[in-house]
Amino acid sequence: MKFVCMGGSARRALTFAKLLAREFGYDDREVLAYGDTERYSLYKVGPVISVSHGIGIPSLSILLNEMTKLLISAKAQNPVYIRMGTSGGIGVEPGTVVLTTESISPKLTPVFEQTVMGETRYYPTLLTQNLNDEIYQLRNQLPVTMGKTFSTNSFYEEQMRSDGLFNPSFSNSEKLEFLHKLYEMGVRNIEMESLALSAFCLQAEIPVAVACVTLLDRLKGDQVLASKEELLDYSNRSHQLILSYIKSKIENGAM
Ligand code: R2B
Ligand code: URA
Repeated sequence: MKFVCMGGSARRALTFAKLLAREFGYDDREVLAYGDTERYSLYKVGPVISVSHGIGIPSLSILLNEMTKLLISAKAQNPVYIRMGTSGGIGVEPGTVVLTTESISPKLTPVFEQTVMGETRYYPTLLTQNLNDEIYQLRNQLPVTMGKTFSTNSFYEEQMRSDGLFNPSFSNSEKLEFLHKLYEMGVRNIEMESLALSAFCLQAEIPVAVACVTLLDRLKGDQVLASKEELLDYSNRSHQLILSYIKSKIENGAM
């Protein structure tokens, strides 16, 4: 088994690779990126690939195609994909790790739409429930919850932020009403990649989980107000959770 662990930022890909190296007893100063880092940063530590995917679905989908072709050429058996990212929470404490059960589109459907040659195709966006269950069991003291994830194509407009450049096209009460509607639908966080990731992995028959930590509660505001130290602590939480999962699989002989 190979674990492909991904997140938006190149720095976080390196941080996770170094964490793995220390855990596996290697010198973390020897963790170096493979190839060019202009677009993505990729590290391999034992059976784990730690790679950045950039922001949003277009960037992620290039990585998914190329990474998966690479793994097939390398004859990697039964890979598992895990995204460890950041997100805005809905009705959960900042710092909570949300394991996505299903990704919800900007149109409020559990569907990823892709338009090819002028025709739109539709793909389901379920995550792998037994993988979520396995990860959830390893949460220990970490604040972890399962829920749906609202997955958007922009950080400002589609995430109903009032602090972008343009005046919002909605009132504050309309925004709150919509956020409450999402909460009632079972949505617990908002990010920008799980819609395409889940659809891709379902098509490719690859088990997949998304474990995103929430940086703020959108029911309380739009701006991330956590300090640098808090943000570091939050992002370490998804790393710790996924590290526990990888260790448990390795200890049980799954490689
Ligand atoms: C979460 O954070 C990024 C936007 O700031 C985006 O990649 C995401 O899904
Ligand atoms: N990432 C997002 O996409 N939204 C947030 O609110 C925070 C991180």
